[in-house]
Amino acid sequence: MTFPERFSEVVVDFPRKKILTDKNGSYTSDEVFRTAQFVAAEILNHQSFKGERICLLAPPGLSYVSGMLGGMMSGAMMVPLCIDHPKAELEHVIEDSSAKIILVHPDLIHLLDGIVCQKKKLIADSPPKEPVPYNWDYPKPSDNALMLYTSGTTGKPKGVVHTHASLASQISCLVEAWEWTDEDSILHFLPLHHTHGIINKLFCALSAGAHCEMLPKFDAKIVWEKIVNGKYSLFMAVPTVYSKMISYWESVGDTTKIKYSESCSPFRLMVSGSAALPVSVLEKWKTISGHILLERYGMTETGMVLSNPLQGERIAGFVGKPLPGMEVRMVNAEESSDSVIGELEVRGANIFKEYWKKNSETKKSFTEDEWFKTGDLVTEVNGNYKIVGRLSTDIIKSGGYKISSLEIEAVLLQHPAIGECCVLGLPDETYGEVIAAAVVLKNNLQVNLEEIREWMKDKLANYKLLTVLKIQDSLPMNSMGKVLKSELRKLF
Ligand code: MLC
Ligand code: AMP
Repeated sequence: MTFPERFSEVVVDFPRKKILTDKNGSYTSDEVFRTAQFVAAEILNHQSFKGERICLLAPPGLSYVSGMLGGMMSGAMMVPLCIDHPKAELEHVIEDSSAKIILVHPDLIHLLDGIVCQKKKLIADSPPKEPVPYNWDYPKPSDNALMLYTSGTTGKPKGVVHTHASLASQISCLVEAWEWTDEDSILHFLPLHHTHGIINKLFCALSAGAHCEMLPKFDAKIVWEKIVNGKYSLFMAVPTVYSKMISYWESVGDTTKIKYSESCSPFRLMVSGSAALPVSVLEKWKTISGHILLERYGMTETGMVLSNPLQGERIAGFVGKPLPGMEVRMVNAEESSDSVIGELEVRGANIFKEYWKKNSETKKSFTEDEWFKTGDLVTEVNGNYKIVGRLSTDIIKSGGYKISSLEIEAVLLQHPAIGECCVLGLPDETYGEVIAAAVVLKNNLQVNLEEIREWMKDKLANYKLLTVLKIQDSLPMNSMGKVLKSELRKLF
């Protein structure tokens, strides 16, 4: 069953239940559905957008949810934009997806100044007083549903296309594995242009008839206070969020520490994913909250693949076993000191259809027998997998965001003072990795980290800015003229 169809069932089952809260108030499932119908009917003018793309630029809350649902009901593939991205990043997604319409919240319309697109439509951010009938044809499972932009080993972010079938499978797989029900409640503070925030948190909650409270953004203090005053059963975040929650807990007085820790007891499940969870963070979080984090592994292309169990032993440092409907295998395995390491390949109903308008990249990312090549290196013990690295040195994971060093190098080379550069990820306690660059300056020109960060701000998202800069006379190269990243790493 497609996601909008599933949500329409939730509306029948729990019409008066408050399922969504944002900074303006709380909404019943009926109000959310009515707003989505309003988007499809009044804003999109009852038109069928089957086969088209609609971009969505809305803050966390009713306008985002109704934009997503209303757009999907019109038959379009939805392309969420990040409200914190600079114009250059927004423009790339809007142009690459060739969206017919951008649904935009009135407060964010200025972000689109100067961006050429076919149409901008202001989206509603309160429910209509009266129901607005919209006779929609349910999208078919094979129709495109959602396109998310993710960085890869080539240049700029590319669109990952999920059909209604793969989207529905991702949702039902998690609802089943983590036993979501209408009794659940989750606090949402993750970005809404990536799988983790969109599917694992928001869509699973909406599909289960659970309650989702959406904050404008993550802030450790606000999240702790919400936990103290709210009634949530589920918590899901990237490791950086747990690190920041731990740091904040450590900074408060003893009485507040006790209050915060006690407020964690009503939760039934706390999940970490999108990047490696350091065992030290898992242990500190256990001491603070009493919960053993459930670590799981996934990708934008594959949805969630591996998970530690809801019931049963969760193994620190491991990401568990395949989720329902997913198959995995380790290929090109090689013995390392005390384990066998290979690339993880994945097969199953969660997997994406294609990279948007990139046939050869799509083809290259699958084997002939249709396993998706993740590029992640794993080891396995008793059926439990551990992520130990990546095949490519051009991918950085920082704060749970996947970042391409090639994309950053291409931007840095546009700087008037930079002649050569190489970007890599350095280990960092809070962000997992931070972005570092070694640069060779053009004759006698000078530049420092602050100036480069400032110069990068209108070109790249804030999580792609440099944290470390090293100015070098030359970069270590091999005989083919390729920078030796392993040598360079030693300099930092
Ligand atoms: C932000 N800052 C960083 C940074 N991110 N510095 C270094 N490295 C980074 N990665 C800096 C900003 O430039 C800013 O600096 C300051 O930190 C505050 O910025 P912020 O935007 O308020 O960030 P912060 O609170 O630090 O963000 C942490 C975070 C965020 C964890 C909330 O990174 C986040 O939302 N991550 C989630 C990403 C995600 O959803 N990934 C899932 C992908 S899907 P200044 O100087 O301006 O103050 C996927 C599949 C799967 O991976 O398995 O789930
Ligand atoms: P993205 O492209 O943003 O969806 O990121 C997917 C990548 O995040 C995967 O290929 C992994 O490298 C990484 N990842 C996700 N979950 C985990 C995890 N639990 N441990 C280690 N890496 C992870």
